[in-house]
Amino acid sequence: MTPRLSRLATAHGTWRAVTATIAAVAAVAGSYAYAGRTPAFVGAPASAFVVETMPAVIVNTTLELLGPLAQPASLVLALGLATGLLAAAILTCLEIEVLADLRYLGAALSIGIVWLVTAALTDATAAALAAAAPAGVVVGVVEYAAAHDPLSVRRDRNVDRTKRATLQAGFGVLSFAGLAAVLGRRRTPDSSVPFLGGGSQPPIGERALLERARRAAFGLPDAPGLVSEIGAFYTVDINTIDPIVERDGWQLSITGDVDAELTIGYDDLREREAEQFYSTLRCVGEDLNDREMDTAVWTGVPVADLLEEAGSNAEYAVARADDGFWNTIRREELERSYLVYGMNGRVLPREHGHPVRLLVPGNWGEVNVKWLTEIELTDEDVDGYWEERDWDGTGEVETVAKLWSVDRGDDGRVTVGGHAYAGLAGVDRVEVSIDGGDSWTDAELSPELEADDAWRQWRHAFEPTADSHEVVVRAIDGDGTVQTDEPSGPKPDGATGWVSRTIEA
Ligand SMILES: Nc1nc2c(c(=O)[nH]1)N[C@H]1C(S)=C(S)[C@@H](COP(=O)(O)O)O[C@H]1N2
Ligand SMILES: [Mo]
Repeated sequence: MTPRLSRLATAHGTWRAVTATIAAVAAVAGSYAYAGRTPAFVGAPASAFVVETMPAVIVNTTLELLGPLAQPASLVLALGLATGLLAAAILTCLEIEVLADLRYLGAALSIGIVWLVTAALTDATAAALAAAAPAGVVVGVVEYAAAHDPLSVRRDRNVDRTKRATLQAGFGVLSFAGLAAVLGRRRTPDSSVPFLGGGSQPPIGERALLERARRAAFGLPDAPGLVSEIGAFYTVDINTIDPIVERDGWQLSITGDVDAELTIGYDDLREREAEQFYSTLRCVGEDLNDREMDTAVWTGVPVADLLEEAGSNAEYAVARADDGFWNTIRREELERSYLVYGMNGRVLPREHGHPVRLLVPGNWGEVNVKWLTEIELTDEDVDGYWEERDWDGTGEVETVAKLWSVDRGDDGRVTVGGHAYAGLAGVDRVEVSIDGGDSWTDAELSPELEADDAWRQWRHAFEPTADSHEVVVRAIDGDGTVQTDEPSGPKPDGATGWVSRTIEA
């Protein structure tokens, strides 16, 4: 009887599946090591697929159940999907090897198929080699070790060589994945961004606004100033991996019901008259006292200027983005919007929509479309990405006063504080109660920033008269309207009610 050439042929099918899975993990790790969190990483299209195909109920339930863990969970699911797909492809190669009974055929085929699948998914042919090579190495090593069994001095027939080789490869791939995690992070584009106009500080206009906000701010422990640091500014994205849109290739088209369609590039935009302004963003999906609310100094061109050039009487505008996100706003909202390319005096960072995002003062966060590519004028009120998923977060924000900061002084006094935001109406007053809402006092307010819609800070110091105090806070907007005390969760149109916290003396 002639001995079989391929040891994989003698291995049990389960072990071939294990080998294929380990090789697939190596492929995903290799891809991440090379590409990092960029669209060339095989996890990126998988993540986009998960986001696009996940039914609304599942997305919403996951968000409710997992909150901030929903994003990592969806990434894990995406990586599992990519690994599973590649494992199935590699297993097919191993089965073909068994049928052909030709040693190393599986390794060779695996390299080809992993490259093909990865390149097809990511559109990045060179980067796909970083996935294909480790997969081929794993399969090749398992085949070699199974055939030669170099680590065993015993020639024990009961020891399944493939099994041992597979386990060894598994441990090898684990360490490789660890290394890849480090390498991939280094490959991930740096989110520290240069100042607008180069140099070592913000341009003069932005600098003045940043300086004014710094002077006006209370130093509240555990809370941002009046302008949030870029690294601390919240982000909300439909994808776990943000798109990379280069300035050079970027274009914005103004289309639909217009007299003349208009296309504008990044340099054209930068040459136009720009404005610097404070504006607060708040996500409709956040809980009442959460922190998905921040303020920056933005730099951008008023949309009204371009709209006039395009000419349109349409009632609505659909803003579309490079990541597949879209949103509809009313025309009057578009007319007060900006095409923003700067944040806190720096080039708009990738996670906040580089190179250009829409900024709509006064409305919920979701209408501030990042990685903006198109504004289509239309008379139809088209459902946006989140509206298709049963949210209603395109209108004006709800008024809110947050209780983010609790500071106990040496003298026994307690200072509570936070931020209040009321959109276009502005914050006129903030009232605090330390007895669960029975009696109210005016809180101290930070000076109003000159802006269409910017938050203000409030603070209130009190002498505790009991072991604990139920502190309640509410804002009164510029029209004299008191923040509603009607409690509601975020879905569908924003959390309402008064923030209340038990504070121990
Ligand atoms: N293209 C695109 N724009 C987007 C989103 C997105 O997922 N894709 N998320 C929206 C949501 S829900 C919010 S709250 C804000 C958040 O902006 P930020 O990430 O800069 O804080 O961006 C909005 N713009
Ligand atoms: Mo949002």
